[in-house]
Amino acid sequence: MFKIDKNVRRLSDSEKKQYEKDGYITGLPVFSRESKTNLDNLFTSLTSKLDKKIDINQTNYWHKASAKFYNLCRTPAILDYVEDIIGPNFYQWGGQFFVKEPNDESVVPWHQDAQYWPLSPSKTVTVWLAMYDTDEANGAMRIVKGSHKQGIFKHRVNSSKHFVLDQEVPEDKFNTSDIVSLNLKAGEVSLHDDGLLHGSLANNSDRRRCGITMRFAPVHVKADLKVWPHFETQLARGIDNLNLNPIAKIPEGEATPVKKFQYSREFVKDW
Ligand SMILES: O=C(O)CCC(=O)C(=O)O
Repeated sequence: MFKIDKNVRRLSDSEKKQYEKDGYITGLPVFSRESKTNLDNLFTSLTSKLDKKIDINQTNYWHKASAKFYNLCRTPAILDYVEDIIGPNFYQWGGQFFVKEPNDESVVPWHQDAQYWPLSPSKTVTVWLAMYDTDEANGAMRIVKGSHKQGIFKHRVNSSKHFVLDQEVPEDKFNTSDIVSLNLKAGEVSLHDDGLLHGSLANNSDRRRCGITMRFAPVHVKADLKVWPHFETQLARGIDNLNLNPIAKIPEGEATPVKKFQYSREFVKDW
């Protein structure tokens, strides 16, 4: 069982203001130190079923595939933090792993999520849950403070084999003194705005680095299904009386993604 950290709380007014101004909050407690082993076990049990030919960083919809993953995303402390930022009525639309194994050279280039996502308005909050202790040495996520206030940056294509995404914003296009490394203990989370520039460097350590990202948006956010036909929502809190998007079924057991984007009906319980 995952034990909740005793320091879990609601966000203060000054933290909400800081999120609005800087585009992120970090170091929020969720799971206690004793849950470290449970997080590791969860990672191992879910990812061991993945076909070896599939890159885990290219599978985006684990919350539709796995009941264990889905339930983790419904942890009340996580939803409380999200509610404090985007209000009482919101859904989850994405859930994935960002993994760097020891001495993994993969790099997430600087990017803004909103420029990849056909969602309007841009209001998604990403929760990044540290499955392991994460710092500069093992490739913690880095963000550019306040960059969500600077509009959409021009992204250029870069097909470097180490890049997890193929578009990047070069470092000479923003103020590098605003870079902050989001170092987290296993079981802590950060939250970031979908307009915030972020990325991560290689893992130069002998420790695994993995974050689970959970994407939550208020119910008035609508997806362009012509661009993302597989987009589906699972109400996470409150009510959705707008019904702007298709609804995903809740996973009843464990299935494993086989590609980047899949419909919930494609996931059939297999263990
Ligand atoms: O974990 C990382 O390094 C990047 C995560 C990311 O790009 C995201 O949450 O959108």
